Amino acid sequence: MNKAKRIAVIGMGYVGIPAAVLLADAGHKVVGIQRRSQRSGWKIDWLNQGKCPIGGNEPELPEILQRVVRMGRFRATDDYSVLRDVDVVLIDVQTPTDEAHAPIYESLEAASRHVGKHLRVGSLVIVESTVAPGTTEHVVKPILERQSGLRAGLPDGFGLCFSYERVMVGRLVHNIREYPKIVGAIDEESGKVAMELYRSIVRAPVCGTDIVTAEVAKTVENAYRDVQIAFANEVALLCESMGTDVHQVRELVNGLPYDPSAPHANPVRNMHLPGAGVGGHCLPKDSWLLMHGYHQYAESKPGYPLSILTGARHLNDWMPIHMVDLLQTALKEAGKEIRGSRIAVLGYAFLENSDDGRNTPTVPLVEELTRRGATYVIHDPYITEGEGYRIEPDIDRALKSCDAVVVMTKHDEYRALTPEKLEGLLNSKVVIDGRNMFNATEFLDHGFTFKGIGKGNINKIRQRSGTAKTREAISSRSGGNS
Ligand code: SAJ
Repeated sequence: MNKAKRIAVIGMGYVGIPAAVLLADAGHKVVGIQRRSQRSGWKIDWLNQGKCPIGGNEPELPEILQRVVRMGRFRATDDYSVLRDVDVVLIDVQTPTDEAHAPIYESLEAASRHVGKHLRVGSLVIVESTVAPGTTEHVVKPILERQSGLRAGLPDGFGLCFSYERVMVGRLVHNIREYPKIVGAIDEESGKVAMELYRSIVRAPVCGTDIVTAEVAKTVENAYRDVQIAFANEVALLCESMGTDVHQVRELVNGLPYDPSAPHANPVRNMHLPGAGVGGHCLPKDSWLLMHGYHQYAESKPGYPLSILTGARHLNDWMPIHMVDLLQTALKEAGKEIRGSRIAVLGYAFLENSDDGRNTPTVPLVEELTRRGATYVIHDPYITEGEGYRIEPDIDRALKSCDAVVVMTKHDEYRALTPEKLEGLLNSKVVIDGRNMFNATEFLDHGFTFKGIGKGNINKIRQRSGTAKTREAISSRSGGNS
């Protein structure tokens, strides 16, 4: 590695901590800056004791953190004045969106003001937080220039880049090392310095481009996945109406053979999984950030209204409501009203076998249940408290005397829920499967009212299984084979 740099990383979260410790482990001198807020201030002390504030299984991260703290290459602080002694600043603060899907830049602007105050000629600022395209240029740069009295651009002023993260829970270190790193730079020199820095920790290619291209690429990466999921959800709704099973359709569609000898002549299909909704820290907000940048900073607008990305967002956000529609219909079929019913909601985490509840679809689901007069109990094996929602840790207690079960997260633990087990606990035998967790036939054969996302052929399955049962009854009565 070329000369070690003095680096500050602002924001000790899922992005900042792995970036900081990997840079320190590569030989740089790194300080992590974290404001002493109610919610996150405790991380400063944990980090300085070499303890990793990120829960769950993050391979290598705790060990690297301990090592670089012990070697004195990394420390954390809430003191922004350390910025006057660094060569590079990474801004890794959170950039959520509000109810109207507009970005909340309070942390980003505050960090930019602190950085601007201590900027020197030749320093380099790299924004790693996900932003609306145009933000680095129109929000961050003006603050840095105003606070520092310098101009953006090397060598006379400060360097400026946007370089997005591609971290995923459970693979924070892996993704930084093994995924290509895209560096959007305000000028060639800024890009050169940033790419050389990243090459000290990234084993995959490090690619240069301009700032807006990098900002668009980041938000498109997640918008693409969100649209793919919305496509699967729309096909699931079609299948429900057409009386077929979306998972059989998906299997047939994705079975299109891939011909390596003609890869471009024969594009594969990769239909995603339909489900009870889309949660997490990326997909629910990145399409909105992209469209915000378009509306705010686009130099021109096409003669056609862009609607696919926002349409996908609205459909994915409607899936928890569809789950309540399915529930209401199923309860009616079982002779019950949704008003006054008690519902067991299985899963608060937005992703199976994880303790991450950010933007979980379970929240809009239970809000809709309340609107329709039902009460509920939420169970999750990994989460004990959800943003003001009580979570029942014991599955039997959660299910006891409920009128229906709604599966929101495909936690492995729920595979043990057989019809027999549920029969012994529930008041009425109603199951709504939001993650294709269960075998519908099994539940139908046990007299359950069963509905699932995209499962339009339940009645046909019921007839088939009904016929099978009748056949069995006849054959057992006559003693012979029918
Ligand atoms: N989901 C579906 N159907 C699918 C896939 C996901 O309904 O076919 C739902 C999940 O249940 C969940 C939500 O979407 O509620 C998000 O799932 P995710 O697998 O996309 O998980 P995330 O939010 O951790 O996404 C991250 C993103 N990575 C980065 O931002 C760097 C995303 O771009 C990655 O594709 C994804 O991880 C991944 O592939 O693991």
